[in-house]
Amino acid sequence: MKLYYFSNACSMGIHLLLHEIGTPFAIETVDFTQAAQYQPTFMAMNPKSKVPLLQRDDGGFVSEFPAIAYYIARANPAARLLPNSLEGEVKALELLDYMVATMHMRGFTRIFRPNYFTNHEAQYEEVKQAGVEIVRKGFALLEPVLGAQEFMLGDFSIVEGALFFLEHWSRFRAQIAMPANFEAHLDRLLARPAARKTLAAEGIAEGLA
Ligand SMILES: N[C@@H](CCC(=O)N[C@@H](CS)C(=O)NCC(=O)O)C(=O)O
Repeated sequence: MKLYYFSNACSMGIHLLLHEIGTPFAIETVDFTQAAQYQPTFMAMNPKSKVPLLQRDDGGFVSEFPAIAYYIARANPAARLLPNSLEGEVKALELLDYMVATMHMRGFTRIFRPNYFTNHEAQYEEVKQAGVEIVRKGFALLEPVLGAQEFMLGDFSIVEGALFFLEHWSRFRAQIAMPANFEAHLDRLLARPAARKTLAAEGIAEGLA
């Protein structure tokens, strides 16, 4: 498998999951600073111009974070990245969709790319603040779901892939305080070898110390 990623983008959550399954994979950076996501070479693989993008061993591509995470889990059942029940799988997908479609796309995208939401630079701060509120509301809604558990569904699962980038961004990029159980959850993730390998490979110092 091959992961197309950009350092510190949401693709770091898929990168983490690939390290968790422990089988060899390749990575290739899509250099956003050179707008590589809009170049014909990348758009031939993903016309949506987004990372993460996973190339499977059969050459096919999977895009969209929840679909990639689900594919990785189902293709590697020994890694136990999904609960072994319909109820558990549905819960995982429900959480992933909220984290990606709402907390990332509606929240953090406003904070990091306010220009996607307004043409007026004077409104950037207002847009960013709206993003911060969406992220805060997200963590507040999820706080009782995590509760005192070690991981979101009890055992480590694909949901941790999305939480990895959301929590890392909150603490290190956006300085948004999270509920105490999510701060502790990020500390647990950062202690995992897979997280350390991901951060090192992407050249991210924050959280590696
Ligand atoms: N819905 C997509 C969103 C992916 C996404 O927005 N990725 C960002 C990086 S965090 C991206 O590739 N942005 C490129 C751009 O906006 O030009 C998913 O779930 O994978």
